[in-house]
Amino acid sequence: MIKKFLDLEYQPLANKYLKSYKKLSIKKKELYRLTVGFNTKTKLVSLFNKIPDKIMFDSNYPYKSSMSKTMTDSFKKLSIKIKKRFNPKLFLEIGSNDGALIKNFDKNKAICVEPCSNLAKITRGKGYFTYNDYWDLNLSNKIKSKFNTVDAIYSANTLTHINDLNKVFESISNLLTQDGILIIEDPSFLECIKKLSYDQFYNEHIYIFSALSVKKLIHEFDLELFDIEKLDTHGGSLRYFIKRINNNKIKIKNTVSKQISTELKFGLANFLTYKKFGISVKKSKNDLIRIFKKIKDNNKKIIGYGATAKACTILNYCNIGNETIDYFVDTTPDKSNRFIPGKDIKIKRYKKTLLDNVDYIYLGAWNFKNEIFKKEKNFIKRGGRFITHVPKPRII
Ligand code: JHZ
Repeated sequence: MIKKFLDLEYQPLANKYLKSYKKLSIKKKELYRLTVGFNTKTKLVSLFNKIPDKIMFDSNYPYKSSMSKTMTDSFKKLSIKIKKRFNPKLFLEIGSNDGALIKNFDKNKAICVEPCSNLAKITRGKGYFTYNDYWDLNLSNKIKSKFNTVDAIYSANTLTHINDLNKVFESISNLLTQDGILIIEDPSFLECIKKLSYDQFYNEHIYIFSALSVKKLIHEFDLELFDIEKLDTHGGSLRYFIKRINNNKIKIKNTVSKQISTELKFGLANFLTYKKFGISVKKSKNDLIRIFKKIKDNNKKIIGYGATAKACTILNYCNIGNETIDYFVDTTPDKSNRFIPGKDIKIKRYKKTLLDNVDYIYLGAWNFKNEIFKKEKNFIKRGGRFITHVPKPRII
């Protein structure tokens, strides 16, 4: 049974940045109700309203993983680890985006899967064999008929974006060698609760995983966890290492039972924990609105930094527009000169001078706080301050 614990009201689709501002309508289905539930049996957190993949991931998908050094560094480190620990003969990445990870692998030993044609074009251009398609059984069979089987499959921030998770794992199991490994990484729901980062919920994040839910989910496909790594990326993620249950060559590390017991101790198996999270979100919203109001009452200038999918949730839920935030800065070319979805706030292509005469910066990309603080030393030095809602609304 799926029990609702969070209602983030009406939201636009994240990552749909319009060239000019327009008020979106519920009737025309430009806005949809963002409600989140907890499945008491499977322990899986999911959205009630699931938007079809083809609407979310099209030929104009603007997000590029390479826009942050934190991510490219993390991918580089991982690629070294995969080669050293598993030395795969053939490596497949589901959701290869602009090739931020795959570029660290040999072109003859790696395959990309990417449904957004604008991104698939990038990895093809770099010489990687790229399937411009959605991950499903058809595609898995297509790859199988060309390459036979694959001994390492990796996917970051992608599987949680696909509606039918059973099909996802069935298609993976279909292609993986008997002693193959699957590595997936996604934001951790435990971290999401701890940081009260309710902006992890937007249409693309159909599911937010916990080790508890992943363990149950993969068991049906005769897969099991053998290692879990904690990562700082995307506000706190977990990297799950998965193998076939009957593969006894790989030992199960105690990181798995440790993570599961931490989650159980924190109450991730109980609906009450989720309900409390939902209540805290409302308080966080009111506190953030109060901070913005106080600053604007003093006639100070606020801009946003990092026009993230996450910021879309916050700004729409807290109803913050250009009366409060003058503009956003972002390094992503396909976001510049466009508007935050559902809001009248323009996004400008990042340049240092856009921070001149600014008093406060709202951290849309709070998950890259360290990288941004390092970059904006001068802003901090001259007394500029940042606003964040994580783990609670405050000025830093
Ligand atoms: P970032 C996207 O979410 C969507 P978002 C998706 N659903 C997902 O799961 C995650 O990514 C992985 C900019 N930036 O990574 C670049 C600067 O301008 O938090 C990006 O637009 N300057 C697939 O959108 C944004 O911030 C900088 O110095 O929430 C960061 O987006 C840095 C570091 C970033 O993901």
